[in-house]
Amino acid sequence: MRVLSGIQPTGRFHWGNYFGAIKQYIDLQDNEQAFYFIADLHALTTIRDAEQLKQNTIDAALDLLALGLDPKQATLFRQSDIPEVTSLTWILMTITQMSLLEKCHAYKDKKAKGIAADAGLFTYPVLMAADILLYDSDLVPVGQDQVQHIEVTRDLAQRFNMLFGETLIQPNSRTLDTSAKVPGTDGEKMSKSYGNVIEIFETPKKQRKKVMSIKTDSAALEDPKDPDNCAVFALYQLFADEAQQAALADRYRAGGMGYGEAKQAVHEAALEYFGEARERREQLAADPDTVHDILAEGARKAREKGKEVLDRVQAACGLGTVP
Ligand code: AQP
Repeated sequence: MRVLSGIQPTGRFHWGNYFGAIKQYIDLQDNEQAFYFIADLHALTTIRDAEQLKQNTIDAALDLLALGLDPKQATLFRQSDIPEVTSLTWILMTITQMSLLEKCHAYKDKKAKGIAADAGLFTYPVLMAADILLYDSDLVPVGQDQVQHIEVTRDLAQRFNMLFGETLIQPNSRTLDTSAKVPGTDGEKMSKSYGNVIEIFETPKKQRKKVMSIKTDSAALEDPKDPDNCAVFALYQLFADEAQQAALADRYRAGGMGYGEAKQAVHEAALEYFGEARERREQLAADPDTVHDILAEGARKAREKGKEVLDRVQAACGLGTVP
């Protein structure tokens, strides 16, 4: 089975990216054929500074490798190293109904928040469909926010197959029940563009400041509190084992514990959880050639598969020189 997923280098990765997506990448790499890419073409819809995009891409690779992505098990590549993906995007665009894209909530949500929408943001699900279909992917591990885009991908594959004959594989999404939608410091979905993120490799001091700023209700210290309706507790659950979670939940319900104490527990648990990855990242960052080599080798492998599928698509719809 082929597993594929992409992540945008629009800033440093945060807890939502890790628990929603990256953790799944790592869990799946040992037993499946895994393709993971850094989505720099998608990031171009928000970053218009060449140096920054290049740096973010390398940072993204370093973060993924430090967090446990193993280039011997998984193919890690940069999206823009595979030009076949933009050819497939155009082909899919010609069979995409506007109404399908108008329904996509990632676009609608950003527009509602006043984030400028251009054609790149609007047609992002088509590029994402091409990202997935180009490698005959079966399974796409993502956070909840991307599930709708996988449905769009399935629709487009089905429509292409209906129009041109059985050519493309329809993928399935995979989300984790416990972390499909990780909350940010304001309680909304943690998202780079909403300014509510806690980065994985933030300095401990900055991390503590952000954790301490997580929005809570105004219950007094002595009041019982509801762990099931609290962003602080939701975050603690990501880092703690079941016994630790139950112990903190009991303290919430008993009253007499302030949110500050729960926040401190989140901060400490996160530092411990990512401690080894932090050290690995420092070692990797000292050896930039290795990261470049990993991305080059990943692109070689991904492109081989991508060319094969694009040839098949072109042949099905009468493009190119492929018989
Ligand atoms: N809060 C989240 N909870 C669970 N999963 C999440 N993901 C993102 N935020 C959460 C998952 O991370 C993967 C990579 O995301 P992305 O970089 O492609 O873009 P994104 O979803 O757009 O991430 P952001 O931070 O929300 O970026 P902006 O603000 O730029 O849009 C995806 O699988 C995503 O589901």
